[in-house]
Amino acid sequence: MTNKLRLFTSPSAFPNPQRLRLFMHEKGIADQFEERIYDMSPVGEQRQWPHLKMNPWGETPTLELADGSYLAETAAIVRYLDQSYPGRRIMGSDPLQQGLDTMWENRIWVHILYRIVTMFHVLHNGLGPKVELTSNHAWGEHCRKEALAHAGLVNQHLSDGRDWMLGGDEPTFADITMATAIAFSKFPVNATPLDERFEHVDAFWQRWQLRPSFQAAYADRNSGVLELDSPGSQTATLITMS
Ligand SMILES: N[C@@H](CCC(=O)N[C@@H](CS)C(=O)NCC(=O)O)C(=O)O
Repeated sequence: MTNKLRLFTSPSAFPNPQRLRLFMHEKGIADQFEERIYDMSPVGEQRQWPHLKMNPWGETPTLELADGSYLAETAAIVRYLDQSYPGRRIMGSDPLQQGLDTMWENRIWVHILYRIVTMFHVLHNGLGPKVELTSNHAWGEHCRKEALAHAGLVNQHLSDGRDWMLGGDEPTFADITMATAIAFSKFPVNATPLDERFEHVDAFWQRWQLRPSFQAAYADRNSGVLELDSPGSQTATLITMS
């Protein structure tokens, strides 16, 4: 029997659960949760009634709280954990920093990561009937262009020599969302590696890979990104989300 909070989540290939996982490692609280990792595709456990009773949106991550209630939506879970657990405030240490972090995080989530997620869904043909049947090449290409245009703005912001989006010594939640966007941009179906397009985004990606939190968060070797799953490997392997 454990008294750890239960987290219903996915392997590191799935960017929303992954940004929560990266946050938990950055905050130093990752060992305080019991992760229940779903078989997302093609089984689709997240869309079956036991999970829908917890989160009618049928998505991961979903956190079960001590009183038996549930919290979903990555940014909401991160906000709750950031304020209720001790340690560095990952979403900003004062009202201005919190505002700036939310501003950048929203921009990155809406215009970069969510675009890449949509691109993935409508370009992919193998997610299976329980998860995704819509195929729309034109919409996927539109999303790719939008993600690239906004990644260019992030690159411009990083070009003044700052390490992280807010200019501090350590990453905030906006940086976490950007890191998972870069990782997912490299996933085979997306194949639009943001680090290969933009110099300062590349340096940012290299910085993340040196952080212990990042290494711990991707330790499942199940991200679908070759350089994270098989560091040093020269052989291209197509890893699917099955
Ligand atoms: N707005 C939600 C999105 C969550 C989401 O899209 N989760 C994906 C994994 S990255 C999922 O569970 N997809 C399963 C499905 O669509 O069936 C959040 O920020 O947490």
